[in-house]
Formats: sequence, structure tokens, C-alpha cells
Amino acid sequence: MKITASPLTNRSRISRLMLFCMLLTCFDGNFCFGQKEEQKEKSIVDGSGPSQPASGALPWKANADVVKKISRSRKEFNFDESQVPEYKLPDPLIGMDGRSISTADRWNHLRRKELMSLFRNEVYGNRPNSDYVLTFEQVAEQKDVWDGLATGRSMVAVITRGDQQYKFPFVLFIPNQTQGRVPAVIHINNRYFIPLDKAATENDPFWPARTLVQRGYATASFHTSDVDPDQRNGYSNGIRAFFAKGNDPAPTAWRSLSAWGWAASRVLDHLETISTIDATKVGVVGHSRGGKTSLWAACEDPRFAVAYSNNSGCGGAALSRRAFGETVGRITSNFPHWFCVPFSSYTNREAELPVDQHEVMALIAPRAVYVASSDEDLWADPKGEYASLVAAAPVFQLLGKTAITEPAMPALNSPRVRGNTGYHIRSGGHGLGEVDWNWFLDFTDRLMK
Ligand code: GTR
Repeated sequence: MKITASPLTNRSRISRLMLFCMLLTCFDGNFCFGQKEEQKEKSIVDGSGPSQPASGALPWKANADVVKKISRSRKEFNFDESQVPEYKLPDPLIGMDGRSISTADRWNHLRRKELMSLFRNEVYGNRPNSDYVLTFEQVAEQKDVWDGLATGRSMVAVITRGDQQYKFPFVLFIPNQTQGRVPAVIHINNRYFIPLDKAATENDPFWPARTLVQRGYATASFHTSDVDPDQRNGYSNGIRAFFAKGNDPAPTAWRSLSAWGWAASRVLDHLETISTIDATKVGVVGHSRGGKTSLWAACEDPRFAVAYSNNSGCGGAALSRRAFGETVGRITSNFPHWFCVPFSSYTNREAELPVDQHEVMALIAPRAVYVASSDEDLWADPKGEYASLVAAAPVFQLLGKTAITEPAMPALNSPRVRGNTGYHIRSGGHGLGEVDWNWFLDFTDRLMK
């Protein structure tokens, strides 16, 4: 199998004067939502889940105690809504020539390409367009996992160029009793590799493979660092150096987030070869840095039917212009290997970015996007994650899909779903657990079954 990456486009900036801008201010206006203690997280690990909000609960608002606490521990960052700068978002439906994009055709043939090239050149970097041969090795198989519910496989993806090979492992479960082909979910695991034996015997809420299979999905997972080491000095051991033949990356070459997303596409290549899986119904899921990755993976690869970003924050679902919690300056200095070099130049000048993260969601339209935040994870800016999803709605609508448009956030623990976009904010902190998964699967059930 060979691929050719999309061609590079010259780096270019959108003149801010050419943009029709949307002013987004405080979404939940005067509402004040004081969370009761008993509404706080019970557990996202045991699956018992948070309690439901009282009916008529008000839109989510950051808990004052949480704001106080995080403001104290991360003094140099802003967690005060009143200090969010006034900002104008670039309009995804205004082309670089200043003309408005009013048809699906113009979006698909003009604007989408412009935005992809802006994100490649300014944020995530450009993937290489070198040829390679892709093969898969099956290392182990268990045909009767969970009393016969699934077949589990331990796989290795092998990327060959000339006499050189790069390999990364992944684990796959396929439901045994299926009527017709099943949808699938690819999990980008930013924490650790879960081997087949472990996944088959121990429930891990970070990748609850059994739950996924019980709900009718095939599922696969790989560890990001097996593809591209998640270290600022890990370049030489990863897939990026493999493609670059050891040469240093160009400033606008792909970085780790893009490389991890590329790997999700290689796992999808494998799912396409399995007759009981419907490869037109495959979701890509990630948490935190994995959530940034899942969104960008779905932009780069239109075969993904849905992307789920969980607590992805800066460089993921959250709007950079809000500079609430983690900022462009902080993320690019702390994790220089995640984004291409130009992104760091927007430190303290986010308003000059030619794009913002709502356009990442827009690039996934008309497919589906699900975003999740956590009540205590203000570092990831829940409000900025929600606002971003809403700001992508005009593109979904142009492409004939319904999307969330309500400016006010939903209440805590009350998933909101409108057509092809969905969102929840769960009680508790930064993490991905059974509750998040179940709400996400409720969303995909509607679209994929
Ligand atoms: C945080 C980082 C975030 C987020 C997260 C993670 O420390 O600031 O951008 O992605 O790590 O991946 O766990």
C-alpha cells in the first residue's frame, strides 16, 4: 500500500481585514451555577458515574473554589472569565480572497484546502509525501475473549521504505457474534501500551475494550510513544525521523501530534481489511494530547466518520484566542515536539493566528465531532472547548448537517447532542473514564447503528 501526502501550499496569512469576524463573549451571561457537593464526581473509574443534574439545572459555570485553587497554583495563567480578552474569531466561511463561501462545493474545493494548509503550515506541520509499503503482522490471537464475546489480536504495523522498517504495535478486539458489519473505534492511548492479555483480563476505564464490544463496536488501541516518542528529545527514535532519514525536521514539517494521528490512519487501513468491520463507521478517540491528536487525525483523514476529543484543551478543542488556562506560549515551550515551529510565534499574539481551533472542528464537517470537558479541568478551558464547537456550526449547516448552536453551555453531566456534534462536561477532573465513553457511545449509536 502506498500513500502520497497532500501537496504543500505556500505559507500564507489571512489579512485580518479580510475576515468577517464573530465576537464571542461570555456565554452564560448572568447565570451562576453553584455545584452541590453531591454532584461532584463519584467516580469515573468504577463506571458508577456522576449523579445527574437536577432538572432545569443552569448552564455550567466554573466553580469559584476550583478557580481560586488553580489560580493560586498556576499564578501566571488566567482562570478568570472577566480577564479573557475580547476576541474575534476568523470566519471559516470567508475565503482568503475575502469572498464568502456559500456553497458546499466552494467549501470542499476551495476553503477546506485553504484551512488545511494553514493548519499544516502554522500549527500541526506537514506530513511527508514519501512512498512506503504498509503491512501488518499478527503476533497473537485469542478467539474467545470475555466468554466468547470477542476475538482479540495483538498486531504490529510495519512501515517499509527500501531496506528500512519502522514498526508499532496495536491491539484489536472484534465482536464475534455480529449481524452485519460493526462500527469501530480507534483509541489513541497517550499514557501506556495495553497488551492483549491485559486488555482481555483487566478492565481499564481509559480504554474499556469490553464495554465497547458489548455495545457493538470493534476497537483498537495503540500507544503514541510507540509511534513517535513523547519527549522533546525523542525525535531520532520515532516515525518522523524514519521518514526524514534521520535529518532534522523542517520548521513546518509534521510534529508528534500529526505523527500519532497518522498512526491512527494506519490502524484504520488495517480495519478496512476486516470483513466484519464497517470501515465507513470508524471513530477516532483521544484524551488530552490524544484528544488534540484525534481531532487533527480526522482533519487529515476524511475516512474517520467521527472524532472524539476528551479534555483536549489548548491546541485541541479550546480556542487559542481565549488564552484561558494553558496558552500557546506555554504549550509550545513545554511540548515543542507537538506543534510545528510557527505555532510558537503566536505566543502572546493569539489574535494574529490566521486560524483558531473552531476551524479544526469545521474541517471535520460534515462528519461528526464530539467534545468533552471536565468541571475541574480549567487548564483545558471547558468554556473555550464548547465555544469552539459552537463556532464550527455554520460549516456543518452549510454541508447540510445539524450541529449545536446554543451559546449557553449545557449543565454539568448533561450531554448535549444536536445532529453531528455533541458535547458534555462531566464532574471531576482531567481524565477519560467509563462515563465519558458511555456518553460518547450514546452519540455514535445514533449515527452509526
Ligand atoms: C498537560 C498539557 C496539556 C494536555 C495534557 C495531557 O500537562 O498541558 O496540553 O494535553 O498534559 O496530555 O495529559
